[in-house]
Amino acid sequence: MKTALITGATSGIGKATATRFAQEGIRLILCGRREEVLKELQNELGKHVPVHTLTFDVRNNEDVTTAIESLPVDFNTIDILINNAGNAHGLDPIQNGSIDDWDAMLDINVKGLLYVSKAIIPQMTARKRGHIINIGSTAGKEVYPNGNVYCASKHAVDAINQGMRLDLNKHNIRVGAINPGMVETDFSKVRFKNDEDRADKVYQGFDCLQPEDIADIIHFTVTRPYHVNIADLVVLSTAQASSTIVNRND
Ligand code: NDP
Ligand code: 8X3
Repeated sequence: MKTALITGATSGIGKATATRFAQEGIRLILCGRREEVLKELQNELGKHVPVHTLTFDVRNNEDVTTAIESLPVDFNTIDILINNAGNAHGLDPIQNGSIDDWDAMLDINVKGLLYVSKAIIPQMTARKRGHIINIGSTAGKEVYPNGNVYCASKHAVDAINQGMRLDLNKHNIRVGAINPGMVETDFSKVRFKNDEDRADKVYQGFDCLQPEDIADIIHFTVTRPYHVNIADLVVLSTAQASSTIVNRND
């Protein structure tokens, strides 16, 4: 049985991926800050596969390292790393941007992804085997108005994904990114600081991607034969042509 560690497993894309992996018999290490949600998921998904939970904030490198070092023997060989934890914070023109929001996005989406990867890559290089999937975004492929620092953080994920693939090539490790367009999750609730009306509007008037759509693609990606690496994939809903061109029926 393969073992996957998923960051940001308490919500949205990470939670849907955890659920799909459990249904497909992949042992799970679920990570997030919300311990209660992790425990609920453990109870539910633990009916299908062994599940271990790790509670840490990806911004704290010491906590990340300690958590991963604490893994019990049944869980400490990680075959698949899903670097998914992340969010947008704010949607403001650069001149009005909040330093706290900028720090959050760069610390979580970029540095957090690096901290988790650094804690896990050595065991993969030692075994000459492993699969890393970085969750990027269309925001890592194009920049949209007011997206400035979020887009920068996802362009960084795009660069890190390419860099990892180059550097880990001689170690036989698969590295790839899945870059979704708009997916209906808590993403906009977080971005708009719990303004639910504003958040809901982002996904209204068109048939938006659901987190299960991305989980399906992630599952497809990890179940290809080992010589096949889905290196960089952009996924949009049919109604979305770019970050700003969405065919809404309102
Ligand atoms: P959600 O808000 O639903 O989920 C975000 C997840 O990240 C939560 O599980 C949260 O867990 C975790 N997380 C956030 N901050 C931290 C932190 N400091 N430390 C540890 N975990 C953290 O959003 P999505 O599912 O949509 O987002 C998942 C990924 O997908 C992100 O990287 C996002 O940028 C990307 N993405 C999303 C798109 C969308 O339209 N929804 C499109 C393209 C990419 P907890 O709160 O428990 O810590
Ligand atoms: C999330 C997609 O368009 O809100 O990464 O930036 S978008």
